[in-house]
Amino acid sequence: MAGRRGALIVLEGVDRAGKSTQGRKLVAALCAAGHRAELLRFPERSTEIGKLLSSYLEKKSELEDHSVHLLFSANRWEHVPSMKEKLGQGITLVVDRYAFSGVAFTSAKKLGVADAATRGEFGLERYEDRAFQKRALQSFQQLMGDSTLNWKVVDASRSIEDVHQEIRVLSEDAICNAAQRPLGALWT
Ligand code: 2DT
Ligand code: MG
Repeated sequence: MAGRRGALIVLEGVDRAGKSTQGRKLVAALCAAGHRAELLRFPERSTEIGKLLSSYLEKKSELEDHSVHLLFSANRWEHVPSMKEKLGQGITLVVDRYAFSGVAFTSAKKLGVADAATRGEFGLERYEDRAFQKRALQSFQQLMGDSTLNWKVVDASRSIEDVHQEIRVLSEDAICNAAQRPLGALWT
C-alpha cells in the first residue's frame, strides 16, 4: 500500500533489563507475522565514532563528558538517513537504546559527580554499577513524565516469554498507528 511507513520502536531501560533479548525476539516475531522489521542498537560500535565510544565504554580511553555525549548523538545521526529510508519503505525498526539513553546516562553522570569516586566494581564497562544505573533509571522516569512520546512501560521482572508477548502486542499496535501517520522528525 502506498505511503505505509514502518514504526520506530525504541527499547529503553537500564543495563540488564533484557532489551537485547527482547529486541531479537520481537524482530523475529514481527517477521514471522509477515512484517518487515530490522534490529538496530546504539551505540552502534562498528563505525569510526562507534569505535571511539566502544573504547571509552571499555575504559580503554578517556573522553571529556560533553564531548562523549555529542559522540553518542553523532553516532545516532550517522544512521538517521538510512533509518529514514527504511521507515519510508515500510520497514519497522526495533532500536535497542536511542536518544533517551543519551539523556539518562549523561544526566546520571552529572547527578553522580559527588559519589563517583565511591563506586564499586559492579560491571566491566563504564556505567555498570548499581548507583549509576539507579540514577539513570530516575532520569528515564523523568523523561517519561515530560514526554509527549508514546511511552509504554513494560515490567521486565517477568519471564522472557511474558515480557515478549506484551511487547509484541504493543508493537503490532505501534505498526498499525505508524502506517496511518506521516514520518516526522527523528530527534536525536
Ligand atoms: P550497551 O550496553 O547497550 O551497548 O550500551 N549510552 C548509550 C550512553 O551513555 N549514551 C547514549 O546515547 C547511548 C545510546 C548506556 C553501552 C552504554 O552506553 C550508554 C550503556
Ligand atoms: Mg552494556
